[in-house]
Parts: sequence; C-alpha cells; structure tokens
Amino acid sequence: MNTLHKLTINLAAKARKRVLRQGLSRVWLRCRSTVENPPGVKTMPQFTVPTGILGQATCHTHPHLIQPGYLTCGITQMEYRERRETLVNKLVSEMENTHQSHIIVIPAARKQYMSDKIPYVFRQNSDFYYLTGCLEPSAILVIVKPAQTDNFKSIMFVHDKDSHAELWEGPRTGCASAAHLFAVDEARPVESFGNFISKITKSSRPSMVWYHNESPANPDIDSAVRTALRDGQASLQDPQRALHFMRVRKSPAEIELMKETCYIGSQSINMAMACTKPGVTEHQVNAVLEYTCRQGGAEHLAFPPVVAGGPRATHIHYIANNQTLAADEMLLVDSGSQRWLYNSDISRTWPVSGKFSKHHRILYELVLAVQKRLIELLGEHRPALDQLFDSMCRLLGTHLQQEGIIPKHVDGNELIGKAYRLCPHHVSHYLGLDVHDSPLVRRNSPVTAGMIVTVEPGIYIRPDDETVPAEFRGVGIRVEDDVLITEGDPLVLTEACVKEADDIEAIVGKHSM
Ligand SMILES: [Mn+2]
Repeated sequence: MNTLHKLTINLAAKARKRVLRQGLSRVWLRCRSTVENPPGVKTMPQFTVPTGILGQATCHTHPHLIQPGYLTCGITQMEYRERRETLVNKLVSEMENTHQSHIIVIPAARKQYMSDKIPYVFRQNSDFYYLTGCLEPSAILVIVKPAQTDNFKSIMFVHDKDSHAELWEGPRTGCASAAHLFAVDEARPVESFGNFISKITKSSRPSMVWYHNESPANPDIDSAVRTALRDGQASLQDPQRALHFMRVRKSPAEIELMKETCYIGSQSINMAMACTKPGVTEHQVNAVLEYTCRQGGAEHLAFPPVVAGGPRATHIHYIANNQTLAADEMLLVDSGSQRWLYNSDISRTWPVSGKFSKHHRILYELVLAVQKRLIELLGEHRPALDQLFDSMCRLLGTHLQQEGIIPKHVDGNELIGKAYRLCPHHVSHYLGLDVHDSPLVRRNSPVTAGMIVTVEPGIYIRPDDETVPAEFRGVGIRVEDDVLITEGDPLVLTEACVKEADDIEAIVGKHSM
C-alpha cells in the first residue's frame, strides 16, 4: 500500500494542490470574517446546532465529519435557509396573481426494501436534501407563503421521538429539536401532515400548491396531497424545474464538496489501475474502487461501476463485472464516489498488461486528444452541452479519418454520422447531488460559471464491426473528467486521476492486492 500511495501522491500532488487551493480562500474568508457590519446594515439571524444525540450526525457528535457551526459537512443552516428563500421568490415570481397563497411541498425519500425487512442503503431525495440538509426518511418540508405578504413559514414534518422505534432504528431528532436543527419555523410529527395540508389549502384559498406529482419521492403522502388539492380547490404546479435551475449552479461551499468527492473518485481509479494485472477479475477491480472510495471518506460509490475488459466495454452500461481480465485487453472503468451526497463521475481506460499495444494507443490518444480539446472549448466560449456533443462528433470524425479508421472520401454530415455511430452516448451531463444532476435543465441551456459538467467522449468498436479495420475491433474507450465552469479557464476537478498514456503505463500493475 505504501509504494502505491507514494506513486499516486507523486502523480497527483501538483494537480491536487491546484484544485483544492482555488476557491478555498474565498470560502474560508466567508466563514471566518470578523469584519463588523457598518451601522444600519441589517444583521442576518444566526443559528446554532443543538447539542445531544440527534437523528443524524452533527458537528457536536461527529466533529470528524462536520466542522463546528455547520449543519452538514461544509453547509451552514443559513445557506439552507437562503436556498428556501430563493426558491419561494422564484416560484412566486413565476405567478402573476398576487392574491394567491403558495404552499410548497417537498417530500424526503422513503426507505426502500430489497426483501422483507431488509432495507437498501437509504438515499435521501436530492431536492429535499438541498433545501433542508435533513437525512431522515419520509420527512416533509412544507413552505407556506400567504397572499400579499413577503413573509413565509417553513415547517418540517419529522418522525417524533419514540423509544420503541429508536430501540430498533437508532436515535431520532424529534419535533422538539428539529426546528432548531434545521433552522425552520416549526416542526410537527409526520402523522399530522394529512390534516395540516388539507386545512391549510382550505383556509388559504385561492392557493397554489407546488408539488412534484410525477414519480413522487414519497408515494405515501401522495393521496393526502391529492385530497387536499381537490377539497381545497387549489391549483397544482411543479416546483422541480425552478429547483433544478438553482441546483445546477453550485455555491462556493458546494464547489468545495465537489472538489473533495472528485479527488476521492480520482484516487480510487488510480488505485484500480495500480491493481490491474492479467488474471485479476473485473469483480476484484470493482472491490478496489469501492474500498478506496469508502476509505477516502465517501459514503459509497456514486453508481454501480462499469468495469469492462476487452469487447465487453462496447456495451456502454455493462455492469456484470464478472469476467477475468486478459493480457491483450483494454479495461474501461466508469466509476465515481458519493460523499455528503455529492457525486464524482470518472471514466478511464487502460491496458490490462500495463503496456498499450500499437493500435490501442492510437485509439486511446485519439479519444484523449478529443477530450482535451472539448475541455478547451468549454473555456473558450462555453457552448451548451448539446453543442459540445456536435463538436465531439466532428472532432472524432476528423481524427478517426486521419488514422484511417473512417475512409478518406467520407465528409460532411456522413462523417459526423459515422462518428456518432461509434459514440452513441451524449458527451456531457450536469453533475452534483445527482449523477445526472438537475435533469430538468435541458442540455441546450447556456453553460454558466458555477456549473459542473462531465466531458466524456468515447469510441466503441464492436468485434464484428466490418466497417472498421480488423486491428481496431473489439475495444471500448472512454475518458471522462468532471469540470467546473468558471469565469476564466474551466477547472478539471478530477485532475488527480491519471490520464496521459505514459503515466498510465507507469502505474498499471504496480500494486499487489
Ligand atoms: Mn458520466
């Protein structure tokens, strides 16, 4: 472990310093500033985190995870409060009728079971977490804004203290501490939600209920919301689009969290490269990814990873990961970590033997050149992601033609079409609390500073693809980095992950499991 540690540290040290340094100073100043407000400037309310054992880790009980004064790692109660305020203002401004009350309902995810009483690892609903920092299943955030006032009230419905339930499931925050912990105006037991929503919609007519009713995060409360809508004659609107437009641009604190998860994900892939040798199985490489991510501080992997040797890499979502790796194969890995719910998403491809064959190196360097050029383009004029995809097809087509993989006489749209056939997936998506983050922000939307996007061109040549020279067949290659868009040059947050062909050859196989 020590030799490998030194090797990856050396390869990644410079990159890491640069990635972690940028932006840190700004956040540090924000948290540590002792400058007093000039007279007359409104001071913002201050919040504190209650002491005692609560339903989730706090800065008091888990100081190794959460800094003093923060609600969750890196995020203050004030930041969550400001997000709720921004959402209310956005939603209200979308409606012209000022005589209307607004009731926003954002449910937490509920527990999911793999079989009787055996739960899956709980994953909070990202929209709910973004607005509350609350990790409790089946909680509900309700924001009520009466007509013709600027004020609004946030109410959290949580599971109240219950010694029997807590004996089995662990401590709960309970109503008495939840309002304080989540810096909301009120906390009530979840069981009272049905009554509450039906009373409030009846008493605040006319009202607009903002609730995402397509594939709701918690179907258990769906019927209560529907009944309230009907009986209260309220209109229904979906808050998710506005929320996703907020989530797609990361705050300085979120950027720090993304840098951490990207660093952990990068090192896990470096470790996977180091452990790769002929005879090792895809399953074992999967285990290395998982171990290294958790050991680095991630909750778990961001998604079931693709660990695909040889021609299996031409199936883009191959996750069986159950084959033995052979010396003449390339290995494609697409993996990432989730830390404090923020995800990294990285792909690398390397030779199992530790040495690229002539034709594998040609293909790898071709994809790498296209990937680097696409990152440059993001810095030059921040194309929308759909435009970046067009650029990928054009670049791939030209490069494949230069290498004789696509015939010389092909041009224009036909060339782009042939490139598209070899890379049938999109080149980019937004990244954050979800791996495919903010899906309601379309990929033709303008790309702006604060967004984090993936850049992931690839080529997949099936073993039976007779349109391509035989020596290039049976291989899938993808190179994927996570990139922060800034006012200046884009910042590659996964820069610690080895990607130059020579560096890959220096690290593959250097560690024994
Ligand atoms: Mn991706």
